[in-house]
Amino acid sequence: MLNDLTVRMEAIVKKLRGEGKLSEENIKESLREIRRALLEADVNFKIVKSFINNVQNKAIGSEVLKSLTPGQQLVKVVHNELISLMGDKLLSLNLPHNRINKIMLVGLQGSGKTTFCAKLANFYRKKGNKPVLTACDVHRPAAVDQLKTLGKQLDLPVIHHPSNKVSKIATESIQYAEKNLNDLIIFDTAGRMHIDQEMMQEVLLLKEQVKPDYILFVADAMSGQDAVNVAHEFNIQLEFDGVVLTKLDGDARGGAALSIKAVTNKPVIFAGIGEKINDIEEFHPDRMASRILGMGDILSLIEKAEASVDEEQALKISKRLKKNLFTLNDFYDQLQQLKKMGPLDQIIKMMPGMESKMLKNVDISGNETNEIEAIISSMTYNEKEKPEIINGSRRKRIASGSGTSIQSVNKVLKQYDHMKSMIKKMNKGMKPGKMKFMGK
Ligand SMILES: Nc1nc2c(ncn2[C@@H]2O[C@H](COP(=O)(O)OP(=O)(O)OP(=O)(O)O)[C@@H](O)[C@H]2O)c(=O)[nH]1
Ligand SMILES: [Mg+2]
Repeated sequence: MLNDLTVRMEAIVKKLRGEGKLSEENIKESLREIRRALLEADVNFKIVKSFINNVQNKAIGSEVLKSLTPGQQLVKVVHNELISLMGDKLLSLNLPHNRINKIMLVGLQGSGKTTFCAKLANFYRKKGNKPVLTACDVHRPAAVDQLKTLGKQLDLPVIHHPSNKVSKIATESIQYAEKNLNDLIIFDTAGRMHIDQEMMQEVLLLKEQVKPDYILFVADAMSGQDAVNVAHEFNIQLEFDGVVLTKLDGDARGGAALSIKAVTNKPVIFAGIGEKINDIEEFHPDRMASRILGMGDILSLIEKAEASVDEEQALKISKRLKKNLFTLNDFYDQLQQLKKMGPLDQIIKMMPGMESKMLKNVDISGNETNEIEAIISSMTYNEKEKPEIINGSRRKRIASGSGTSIQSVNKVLKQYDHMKSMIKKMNKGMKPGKMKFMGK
């Protein structure tokens, strides 16, 4: 997905994240590179200009958080700007079951409307809606058959009519939905190579007739700025509610994904990511921004860490750690903290000077934390404070008390030992302030 842009941005981000100090010069250099990357991704030049301006103003004005390096901080600003460029947050359609919701799909020929009708029907059926597909593309002879085939595949009704009159088909589909208690009608419409008045007239009439709850403009992400221009034109004439970006799985450069919201002021709601029925995703601007910057969930980890870490507590625990006072009680508290923040190895990767391979033997994940918690809870206060007193018979008692096995108890003690030795290593190489991510 948006491979070239991602590769470029990843390289910029990688360089930036390592920067302990940012000078005006290296900020400028990074912004120049980002600008180039966006332009090459076919993002509208006006949008690129205001994007770079915003980043520059925010990067210079913002206070550097203690928990981030200046490089990370700039990445965060870029990330936030990308999110707001693509629409801040996910917008979901509201399709209550107690009425007939109508969604109309419009767009140019080959953009993926018909395919997306099926994807959308399947998507909402999984959420409990009862959809009907309506074949209002009466121009291309095979269009009705295409939708019929998709309907058959999904075992969903497809409404069509030999008269090939759009208004007639629309009326029939509403009657069908009323009779069969369907709560969702999806209207497929005809596309053209270019915007032409006949097509526009047809969709305008359909809009007038059925009064859709949502009109979604389907845009082929591969066609970059062209898609954005067409979207603009459709929006002026038809006033759609949101955008579906299809073919994001291909080698789309990003121009459409990054510009369409800014140009039309309508959010991208869905992404098509393949030819199959299940190749549909809700479009999350934040995840997309993270993908583009090639940082997966690292940024949300930074945010989670910022939100969940209490400075004072962090200082307290980092003092304890500094003195190598790391008991099983602390281990337990750390687990609670980590559960809030996510996988340990990713957190470690964010900590300067740490590598995830150091964690090889402290692989604590998901379900395992529950067992560890049970085991530690079965220990006495003394055992937790002085783990070295946990001998064979105590291990046996803890195992039966926690409903686990002696092996599991041994494993937890081993993990604790590893974490303790890791902390010792960290204490040698880090300043206490940096312990924040491990803090409580
Ligand atoms: N790779 C990929 N291909 C897609 C996606 N969506 C649709 N396609 C393909 O794009 C082609 C056109 O899709 P259609 O759904 O027929 O497009 P349309 O907008 O209905 O086209 P017209 O009815 O001619 O206006 C088909 O070959 C689809 O399989 C997608 O998200 N990814
Ligand atoms: Mg079609």
